[in-house]
Amino acid sequence: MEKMSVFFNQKQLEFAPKYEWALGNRIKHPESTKRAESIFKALSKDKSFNIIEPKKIPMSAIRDVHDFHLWTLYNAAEQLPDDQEFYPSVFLQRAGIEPNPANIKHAGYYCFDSGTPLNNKTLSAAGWSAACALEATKTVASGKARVAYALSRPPGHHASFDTYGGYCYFNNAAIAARELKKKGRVAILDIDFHHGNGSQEIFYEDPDVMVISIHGDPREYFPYLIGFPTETGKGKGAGFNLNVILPTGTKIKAYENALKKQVFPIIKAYEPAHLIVSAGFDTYRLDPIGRFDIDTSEYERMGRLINDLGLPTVILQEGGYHTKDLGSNVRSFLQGFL
Ligand code: SP5
Ligand code: ZN
Repeated sequence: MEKMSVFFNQKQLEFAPKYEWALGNRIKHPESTKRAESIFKALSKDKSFNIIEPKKIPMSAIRDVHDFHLWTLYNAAEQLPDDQEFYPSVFLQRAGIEPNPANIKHAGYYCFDSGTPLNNKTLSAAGWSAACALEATKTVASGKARVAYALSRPPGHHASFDTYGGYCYFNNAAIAARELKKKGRVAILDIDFHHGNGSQEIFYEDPDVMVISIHGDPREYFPYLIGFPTETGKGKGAGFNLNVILPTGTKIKAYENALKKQVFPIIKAYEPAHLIVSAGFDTYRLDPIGRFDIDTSEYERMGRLINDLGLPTVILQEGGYHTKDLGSNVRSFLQGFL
């Protein structure tokens, strides 16, 4: 039996955000270390998976996708005392002077929400998360395996060229796509409950990376103001971005229909050489943040449907906040690819 490679580095667990501001309320941070621990536990006790530790933070791959200012800013956060968590006082103030990312007080130039704190472990964890994504990508790009999974945490799909937010600091899917672009067209399929605004923005004018996101209505759910079907790409990238909104309470049947009728025909017509799946499990029926109605066993079916596209596929962890069941949900999904 061939095992699926899973990439994870224990250093990702040193970053433990404490709280976020959700619509004005201070809540326990949903993106806790328990998420990765739940996934790690579920996969390590299953012989179908082989867990591999990436050895190097891929600074140049991160630089290929992001403004280096983000790195500099997270680096400045390494000077914060151990117990301090930093939230900017202003957001995306872009009309004034050039920011100095070495001054953490300027973080508001880059930050777009009140849920994504900086502390002295942010850079390391986000760096290792990106490392997982890149190693999984290289495993697939080299032909060593057709499918690989990155336990990339913190997640990535909300981070754009020079912005962070939505618990995301570096865009892991974009880092994977940049690498895979060397070998032909790439499709990113984002099945997190939330719109993958960062991935959309990074490739909005790029015809060589198609970005498809299926998500809850952004009028009601994060990231609120972006992720509509009218956003279809721009310039050379026109026609290569697809947003599919599904109603609150969506169940597997309707989800499957959207995949089969709206998404798969577009992917097939595009004929990508590689597929990246931004896999969020906040579509789970008990998720504290997402509002779809998918059950654990149904993720296997979803995985199998995507696997049946027959493409070399890199699966990246994004959201999913029911920490107890997250591991089972991820395992179920990955089993669909075995
Ligand atoms: C990667 C990812 O899934 N990011 C999601 C960011 C969502 N941030 C907004 C969360 C709003 C939380 N609402 C709290 C409800 C508590 N019951
Ligand atoms: Zn999400």
